[in-house]
This record gives sequence, structure tokens and C-alpha cells, in this order.
Amino acid sequence: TKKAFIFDLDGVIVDTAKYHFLAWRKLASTIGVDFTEHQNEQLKGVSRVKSLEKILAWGNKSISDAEFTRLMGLKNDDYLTYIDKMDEQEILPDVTKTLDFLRDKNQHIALGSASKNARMILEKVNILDKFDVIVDGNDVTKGKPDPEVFLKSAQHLNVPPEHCIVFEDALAGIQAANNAGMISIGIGEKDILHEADYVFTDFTEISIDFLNELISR
Ligand code: G16
Ligand code: MG
Repeated sequence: TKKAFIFDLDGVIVDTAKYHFLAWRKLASTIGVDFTEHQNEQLKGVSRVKSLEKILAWGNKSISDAEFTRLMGLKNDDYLTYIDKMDEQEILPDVTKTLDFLRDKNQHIALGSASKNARMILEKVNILDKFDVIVDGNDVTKGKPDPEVFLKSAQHLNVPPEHCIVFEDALAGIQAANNAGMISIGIGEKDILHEADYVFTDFTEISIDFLNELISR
């Protein structure tokens, strides 16, 4: 039977985490909050609202709802200046090869991202047409580690969760995949993604044999 391969966006297909970091750090500094790369790790896969809530909590700041909305807008405007300059060169190594292999094998391919900018980014790097289904931050009410984003992808494709394989770079995303009852594949560091069923540094480490094994199991 056909499997569904669900890809996270930031940190799996493209390294937009570095742009989120720059934009959040700039915003944090304007409100007088220190922001480190270690803290940034905790924002991976986390929604925009939740990210700002965490930054405010780290800095012991409390602000009005109107100010909260304004700060989220500032961060996103800054983030979009980086996104605007993106092109195909920013697709991470062997991602396109993996997508094309799965397509050749007649598998379902979905995107499951927390980002509200997901479609725009896929268009920028010119791989929007490789996805059968896109579920992103505009389609969900509960963020990762809640399984909603991945379960919605599976429902759209009419594939049961146990036949879905999720590629994720964030611990919250691995937990979301596990909570959905799907196979979780971490892309990144083993010590951060230890809850995943498998972990690889990047797609260059994922062999054709392993993909075939996932397809036929
Ligand atoms: C991504 C990032 C998160 C970011 C979130 C929301 O999720 O990993 O750091 O906060 O999207 O992004 P935006 O502000 O563009 O809506 P994912 O799930 O693609 O890794
Ligand atoms: Mg991610």
C-alpha cells in the first residue's frame, strides 16, 4: 500500500531556522531581552504566538495584547526580508532527490509545518508542485507537540497514521509525530531528537535501501 511521507519545512527542507533566529534576536533586543541560540532551539517547530510568549517569559516582560500583536508583526516583517531573498540554492542537501525518489515510487508526499509562511517559502525555492497536500500554521489550532498538523495531512490523503512517516528537525515535531502514531525520523542531532524512531544528520545519510524499506514494510 501507498505510504505518506510528511515533511516538516523549517530545518528539514530549508534552513529558515537561521532567519527565525536573526529576526527573533533583533526583536528581543528592541524590548531589552537577551536571546541565545540555545533558547532558539526551544522555538523550533513552535508557533509564532508561542515563540513570543516564551521570549517574553525569559525576559520577565508583560505587555498588552495590542503590543503583542505589534511585536509579532515586526518580527514577521523582518523575517520576510530574508525569505524574499531565498531561491532553489537554499534547499538542503538531497531533499529534492528524496522527494523525486518518493514521487517515482508513487508515494504520497505532504508538508506538515507550523509556519504561516510555508507556501510562500515552497514557492520561493520552487518545489511547491512536489507536494500532494500542504498543512501549515494557517490550518491548525494546536501547535506541535500536538499531532493535529500531521493527522490533518494524513486525513487529507486518506492514509492511516501508522502508514505515515514524518521527517522533523524539532523535538516538539518528533513528539507530535509520535503522538499521532506515525513513524518519526529526526533530521539533526541525536541527543536533541532522542525520542525519534530514527535520527539522521541530514538527507545525504538516508539510503535508498532505507527508503525502500519504509515503503514496503
Ligand atoms: C516553523 C519554525 C518555528 C516558527 C514556526 C512559525 O515551523 O520551526 O520556529 O516559529 O514555523 O513560523 P511563522 O512565523 O513563519 O508562521 P516548522 O514546523 O516548519 O519547523
Ligand atoms: Mg522544523
